[in-house]
Amino acid sequence: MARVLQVGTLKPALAERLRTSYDAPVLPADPAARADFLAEHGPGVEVVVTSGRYGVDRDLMGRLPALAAIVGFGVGYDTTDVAAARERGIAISNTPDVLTDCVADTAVGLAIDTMRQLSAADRFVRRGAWPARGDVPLARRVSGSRVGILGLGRIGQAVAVRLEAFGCPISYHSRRPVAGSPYVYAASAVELAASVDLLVVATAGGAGSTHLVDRAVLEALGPDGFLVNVARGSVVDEDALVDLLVSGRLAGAGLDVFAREPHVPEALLGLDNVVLLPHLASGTVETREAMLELTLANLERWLDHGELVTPVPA
Ligand code: 8YV
Repeated sequence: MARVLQVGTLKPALAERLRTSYDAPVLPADPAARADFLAEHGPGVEVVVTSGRYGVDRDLMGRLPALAAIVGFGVGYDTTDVAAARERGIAISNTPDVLTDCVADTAVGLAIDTMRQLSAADRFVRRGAWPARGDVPLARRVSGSRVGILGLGRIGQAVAVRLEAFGCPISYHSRRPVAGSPYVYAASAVELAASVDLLVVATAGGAGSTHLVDRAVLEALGPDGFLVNVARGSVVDEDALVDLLVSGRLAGAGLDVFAREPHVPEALLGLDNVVLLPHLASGTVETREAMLELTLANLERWLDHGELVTPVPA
């Protein structure tokens, strides 16, 4: 009986290793096929390997009586019911650190692209508008602009370090001030947004941060303010965001994540002050390979020693 179960579509090289080294079956995507599958495989499963896109909910945990660990590919684990896992004493691992640089690089790329309107200018050239229309409208300066980071964890700090090198004064808001941080702490997300030109969302997803960036925060950022989100779509009130962007009450947004991925609000598709990415922030060959290795290291350590290399904090 298989000890390891794959939940969701994973990077092909990872799925291959799970199949060849661990004989891991894949949970059927079709709910109708799951009952029979789980009756056959469920009782033996000790470890689920999944990614941030799928996770393990309370219902699935209930069908896996021997489940002891959920090994995740990705730093975010908001799709797994953490409370249900804690109740059962099920351990969870993620892949922190190895993706920090690439996610921070993407945040900076989105900030530059959005504020300088590079993607919009590229479209302008491609459609042959340059000879006919002349110069594109002037954009906004990135260097020296006031930057607010929402969530000063590993990724938030890596974004801050990068933008400090651009001469940007950095402030941040987290649940509590980060000891030893050289950056200015804002007591709330609204206060932070009101004091910056660019707000970068880098906080963890999940129930604790849902709509942390609500209409009030976006209004505080204002018609000259820019938003970059490399965290989770759930952190931002997407309806309010679309409303303010369409009506010109927010200057622009660079988004790698959305509330209902892979669906992007239709109203954003025609806007030139918005840069839209398909959740690719960690998507480099090097980083995804490192994530794969760390995922397998967690799995192996659990199966051999009953502990994880990178357990998520309690
Ligand atoms: C991955 C991510 O694309 O690490 C995360 O939390 O969102 C991304 O790095 C994703 O987890 C893979 O499905």
